[in-house]
Amino acid sequence: MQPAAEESERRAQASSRNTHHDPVRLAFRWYGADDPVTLDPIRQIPGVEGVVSALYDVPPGQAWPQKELAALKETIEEAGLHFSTIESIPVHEDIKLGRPERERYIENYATSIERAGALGVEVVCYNFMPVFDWTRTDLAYRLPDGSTALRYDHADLNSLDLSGGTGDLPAWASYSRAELEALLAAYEDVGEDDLWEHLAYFLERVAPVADEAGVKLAIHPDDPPWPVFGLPRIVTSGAALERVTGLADTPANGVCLCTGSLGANPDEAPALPETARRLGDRVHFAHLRNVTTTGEKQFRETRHPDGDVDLAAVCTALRENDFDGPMRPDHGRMIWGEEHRENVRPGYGLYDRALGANYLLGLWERA
Ligand SMILES: [Mn+2]
Repeated sequence: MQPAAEESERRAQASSRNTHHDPVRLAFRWYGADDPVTLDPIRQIPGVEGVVSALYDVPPGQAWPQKELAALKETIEEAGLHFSTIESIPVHEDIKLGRPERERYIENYATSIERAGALGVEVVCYNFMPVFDWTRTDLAYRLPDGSTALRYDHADLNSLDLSGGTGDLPAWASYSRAELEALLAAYEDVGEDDLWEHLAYFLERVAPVADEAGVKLAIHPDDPPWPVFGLPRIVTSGAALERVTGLADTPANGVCLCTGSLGANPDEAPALPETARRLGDRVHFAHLRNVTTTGEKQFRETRHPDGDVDLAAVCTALRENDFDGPMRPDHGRMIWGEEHRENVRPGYGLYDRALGANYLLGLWERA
C-alpha cells in the first residue's frame, strides 16, 4: 500500500475498535526474542494493544540496563504494540530473607523502577514467593477434549526432581543443587511474620520511588496459594493482598489480581468479585483466567470461560472500580496441536490465550 493509503487504513482500524464501549486495556505476555509466539500474531488478536514482558537475562538483584529496556520497548513498538507492563522484576532472595545485603539489591530494584518509568512503562509486577515461582506437578495434563493443561496435586509435589537444582523447571530461577540447599536452609529461620516484615521493609523503600517515577507496583499472589517445600508463603488470599496495600500507604503500592492463583483456594474463588471491589483502585494489573479444584490442594487449569471463578462478575467489579490498567489472559491450555511446537513455554501458547483474550474482550463490553 502507498503510505497515504496505509495511514488511512491504520486510522480506520483504530477508530473501528470499541466504538460502542470504553476500550479494555488488553495485554499479552511475550517472552522476548526467543519466544516462538511472536509479536506479529499477538498484534492480530482483537483488542490486544499491550505487551507484558521482561529482561530475562539479567540476574536477580541487578539493576536493569537502560539500554536493553529501551531496545525491548523499541522492538514492541515496531510491531505496533505498546510496552505497558513489566512482569516481573525478580526480588532478590536476600530481600525476602531480610539479610543486610538487601540494601544494595533494594537500591538496584529502585533503579530498575526509575528506568521503567522513564520509558513510559505503566506497571511493574513482582512476587514475594521464597525460592520457587509458580509451581505445577503436571505441565501437560490431558483433558477430555484432547487439549492439555497445567495441573497441580500437592501429593505429587515431592515427586518433582530437584536433584539437579531448579534449572529445568519452568518459571523458576535457575539454582544449582548446592544453591538450592543453601537457600532452603536459610529459610528455616524465616517464618510468615518475618516475611511480612521483609515485604514491608522493601515496599517502604521502593513504593515512594515508584510513585515518583509514575510506575504502579503490582504484587502477584503466590501460586499455588499455600506453602510448598516447607517454605512460607504469605500472599495467599484477598485479605493478604489488602494487607499488602497497607504496608506502604501510597497509590503506587498495589496488586495484580490473578484470579487463577487465588481461585485455586475454594474459599477464595467465589469471593473474587468482592475481593476486586475491596481492593478498589489498588488493582493495578489483572490476570484473568480460570481453574477448577479437583480435591484438597489439587486443581487444574481450564478454558477461560469454565471453572470455579466467575470472570464476568470479576469484570463487572473491575468496571465498578473504574479499572483502566492492563488486563491479560493468563495461562492457556495447549490446543490445535500447539503442544508439538518446539520451545513453547508451558501455559504460554498462542491459541488458547488468544481465545481467552477474546472472551475477556466480550465480557468487558457487557460488564
Ligand atoms: Mn497470574
